[in-house]
Amino acid sequence: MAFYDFGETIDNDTRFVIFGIPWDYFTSLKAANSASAPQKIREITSNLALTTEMGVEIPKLKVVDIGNVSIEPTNVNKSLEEIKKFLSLIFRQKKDVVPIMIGGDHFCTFPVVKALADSFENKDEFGVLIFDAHLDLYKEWDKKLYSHATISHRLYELNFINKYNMLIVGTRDIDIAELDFAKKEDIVHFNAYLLHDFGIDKFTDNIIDFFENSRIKRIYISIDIDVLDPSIAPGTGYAIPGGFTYRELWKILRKLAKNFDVIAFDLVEVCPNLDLLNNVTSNLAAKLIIELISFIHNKHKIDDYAK
Ligand SMILES: [Mn+2]
Repeated sequence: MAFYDFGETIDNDTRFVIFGIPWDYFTSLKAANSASAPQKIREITSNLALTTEMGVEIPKLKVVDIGNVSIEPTNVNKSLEEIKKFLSLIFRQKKDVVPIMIGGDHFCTFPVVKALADSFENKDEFGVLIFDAHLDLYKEWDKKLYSHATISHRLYELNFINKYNMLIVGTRDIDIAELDFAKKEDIVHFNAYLLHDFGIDKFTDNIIDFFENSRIKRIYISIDIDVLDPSIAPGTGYAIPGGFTYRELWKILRKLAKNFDVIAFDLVEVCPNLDLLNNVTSNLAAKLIIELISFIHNKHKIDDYAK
């Protein structure tokens, strides 16, 4: 079934295109099964009401759900090629859509950002914002370059990504090798506790300032569900205390969508097999996705309530 029963083909007035990457080959935790998350998160939406928190009627949003990329989990090159083809097919059908990827482990973000960047020429105003409990900056994991623990490092190596346009937010489980690399390269990350030290408004403004100081106007947002506190999002591989609440992330996203063009986003690392029986984590994921869609949709209308 589709996300919120949205249509399944791109047409002339489509603005948002949801798709899944059911791939968790690069997780470092064998118990985690984020490959089943795209389908689970879709299923959840059939039990949710049809307005967003701010009263936007969900069926009126111009969203389609075109299904999953065909993945052969152990055939890495083939799967990467499929993801690339999938994205180019989306943009061939309609150029000005916002692709939304449901993972999968965090590595899925890498081929999506690459393919997205292939779709436009001028990358000067483009930035990547990653919400994550982790830096994911290991150079290698288990002697391999591709892993959900190396994803930020791989992004950073792309020729259009640098310390001025990549920001990692919500971190609180950082290894020494990652911290050394971040320091050496001046990669900016905002630890989760700073939200409480600064207060949410200043914290959010610091995110906005980071990108504005680099003249970034268009951003890709990657949300690793573990940026949220495990008490509200237990269904993920690494349950690290001290994460954001749903409302904190909601408020940050609302303000970001007002200040930047969010040209694509993803939500990764939900593991339905580790979730509670009431599917609280998948529920949260579905909510976040539709709320962020409505913020982007209402970009020019949220001045009144999003300070
Ligand atoms: Mn991650």
